[in-house]
Amino acid sequence: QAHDGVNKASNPNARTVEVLEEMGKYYDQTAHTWRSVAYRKAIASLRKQPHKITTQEEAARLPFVGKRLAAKIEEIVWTNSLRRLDNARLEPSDYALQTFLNIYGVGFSQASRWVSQGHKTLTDLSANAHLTDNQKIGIAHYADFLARIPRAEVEQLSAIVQAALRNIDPSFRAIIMGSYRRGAADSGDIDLIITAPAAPTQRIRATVCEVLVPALFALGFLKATLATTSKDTGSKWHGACALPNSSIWRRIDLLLVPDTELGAALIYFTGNDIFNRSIRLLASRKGMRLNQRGLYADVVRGKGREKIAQGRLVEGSSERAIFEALGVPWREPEMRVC
Ligand code: DCP
Ligand code: MG
Ligand code: MN
Repeated sequence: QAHDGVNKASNPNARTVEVLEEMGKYYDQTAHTWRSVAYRKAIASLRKQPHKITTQEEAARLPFVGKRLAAKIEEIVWTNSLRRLDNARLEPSDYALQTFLNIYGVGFSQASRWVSQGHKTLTDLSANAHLTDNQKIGIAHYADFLARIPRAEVEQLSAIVQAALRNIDPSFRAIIMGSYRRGAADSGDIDLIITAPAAPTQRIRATVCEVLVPALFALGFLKATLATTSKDTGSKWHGACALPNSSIWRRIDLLLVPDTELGAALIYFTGNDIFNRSIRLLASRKGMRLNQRGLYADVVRGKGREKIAQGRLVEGSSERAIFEALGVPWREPEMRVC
């Protein structure tokens, strides 16, 4: 920015340029790339003007200066600053909200409650807010849980679960799902379906919750339990794990699936979430209903399309057969990115 010093005294629009540059820097930092580019072009254009630009109309005639930027230029000239810039400086609450939303298990209502209570940083929260055990874990492993997991590490972590499962009952399988199955180079967490031929959900749950999970804790692989669905109806186990000798905790999600539901669960847990929404919408347009357990027909819906009766199971066990029953051409997991 050497040109600043050179131009400052002589350029009639120096002060305006200076304020706009600060604004552009703010957009740079907040990753509003498109806006920061627009600012840079407008600044270059303004810098070339031999006279001081003082009104919105004059500014709007310059190349690369749109209506809104023109209004800002006029405001800077008359007030020597920009309200939006002061707002930008005053917006740490946005950063706080963003920070809090990135804590595992924290949703919008909790995050905004903390912001309105005046909390600004994670350190703040740890010291002054009343936190649940999960929130404490989420904060302690904030960076860990935000980091992407390389594909090779997803495989290493899954292999540990698969080996433990083989020891317990060789008929059990752990299938790597989520973004990994879609072919992603890295993943946000490890998603595994745990299934076994001809085993009812109850038996799979008993094996996972009473044998596999304790064994993996004993091994030091599992680090924390974060969420499980209620004892008898549940089919999910969420927690954290780590490679031996690694201090980085990774999020791991287990979905317990009887083979009668495996096809529907494969579709659900492969995603992505947008793909799931669109294929479910398509099912409902055809008078059917797709969820993580199966594809159902003769679903009775009320006026608001709300479901009144569950309907008859069309297909649950085969992923391909569900596509066929829906009349949708087969899509490889890698292509299920919307
Ligand atoms: N899923 C869904 N709707 C949600 C959450 C999840 O349909 N609200 C399904 C689709 C996801 C799959 O479960 O692909 C796994 O969920 P994840 O949150 O683990 O997402 P991904 O594995 O797709 O991505 P990431 O790499 O971020 O974990
Ligand atoms: Mg995932
Ligand atoms: Mn997941």
